[in-house]
Amino acid sequence: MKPAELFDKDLLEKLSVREVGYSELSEPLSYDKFLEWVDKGNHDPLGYLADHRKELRSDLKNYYPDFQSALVFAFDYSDIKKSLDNFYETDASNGLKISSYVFGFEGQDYHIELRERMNLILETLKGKYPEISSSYTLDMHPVLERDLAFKSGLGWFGKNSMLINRKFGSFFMIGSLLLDKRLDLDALQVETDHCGNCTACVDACPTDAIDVENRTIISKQCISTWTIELFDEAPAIRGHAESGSGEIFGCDICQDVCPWNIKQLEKSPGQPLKGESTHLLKSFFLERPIDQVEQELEGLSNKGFIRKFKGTALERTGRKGLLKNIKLFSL
Ligand code: B12
Ligand code: SF4
Ligand code: SF4
Repeated sequence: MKPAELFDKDLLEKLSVREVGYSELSEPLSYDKFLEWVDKGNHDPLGYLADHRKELRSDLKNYYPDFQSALVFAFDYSDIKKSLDNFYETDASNGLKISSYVFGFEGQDYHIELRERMNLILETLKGKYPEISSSYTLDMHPVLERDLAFKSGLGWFGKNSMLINRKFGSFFMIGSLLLDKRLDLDALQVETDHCGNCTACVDACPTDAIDVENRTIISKQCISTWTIELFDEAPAIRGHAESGSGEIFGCDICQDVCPWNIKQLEKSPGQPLKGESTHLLKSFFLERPIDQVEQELEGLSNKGFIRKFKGTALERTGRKGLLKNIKLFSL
């Protein structure tokens, strides 16, 4: 049986799970590449990748000692990405851009929303395996998640370091259930490289943040690092900001140009942007003159900002972080 066949098709669709992978290997296949990356300082300024959590990533058992297997889920948001791109092309857009994953799950922070979806999946699994225990990993845990998804058969490492699936590209998030039992499943085949001679992502990255030889990112040059994680100004990306491309939270550029995504988005019918938080984020940041956005942010207190955007991905960056981004990136 394939991993996805464990679950009802309609349930997976409702939860936007596009594919399910499975692996029994607790050690990552590319830990050496991760170490090399940290040794070169390419994690900098993201200290959490180089402290005691660096070693934790060497084996899933360091994080979940009872590990026997993992079910790995690809939560697809490409339909929403398509609708967002359509919006950016209209006159209603003020030119600022927020990464599509922010809107992908009804505007809710995916750390919260996908956790809930994985709980629902776990309930179903417990219906079949009442004795099973589990932990989960979703972004902030000390796990090389792309590696886990790679060895579970969900895709290959693109030159932009994204995990890419041949059927649905790279606009998906990875969430995994780590289990204390092995399941009787036919694992998917580990995917081979399908980048070929393409270098579209490397050519498009405005800040030369892609180390193409190693298929990794130089974090301090990546727009995503500076606009999501940090409050300081971003010397490395000032030039890009002056070009007016408008990313104020995260960056999708190296995925937008990827032929595997273009193919997927051409097929996608799009999906209406859904959820109260989505509409709040869109109307606050993307649909009115930029000076009004700045003024309103300046007028809010930090607490007021948190109250307003609670439960969205932007809560993490906060009022000051966003003001810094808008000042730097506004057209
Ligand atoms: C730190 C981090 C960042 C940092 C650093 C990015 C980076 N590429 O490392 C910053 C803030 C820049 C970032 C940005 C983004 N991130 Co991020 N991030 C992470 C996090 C927390 C850790 C990543 C990590 O360990 N990096 C270390 C480097 C060395 O790993 P790596 O880049 O994957 O490199 C691997 C390949 O090079 C591979 N490799 C290369 N060649 C070969 C050859 C073979 C044969 C093999 C086996 C392996 C291999 O080995 C390396 C180690 O595994 C993960 C969640 C997690 N816990 O894993 C999310 C995660 C990677 N991010 C994610 C997302 C969505 C993004 C953004 C798209 C968000 C946005 N729109 O702005 C951007 C994309 C930027 C980019 N092109 O990578 C998703 C990726 C989903 C996917 N389909 O791949 C993850 C998995 C979160 C999740 N749970 O879904 N992120
Ligand atoms: S996310 Fe943006 S800045 Fe970072 S590597 Fe991709 S294109 Fe470059
Ligand atoms: S743009 Fe080209 S090189 Fe980059 S990840 Fe996609 S297929 Fe690979």
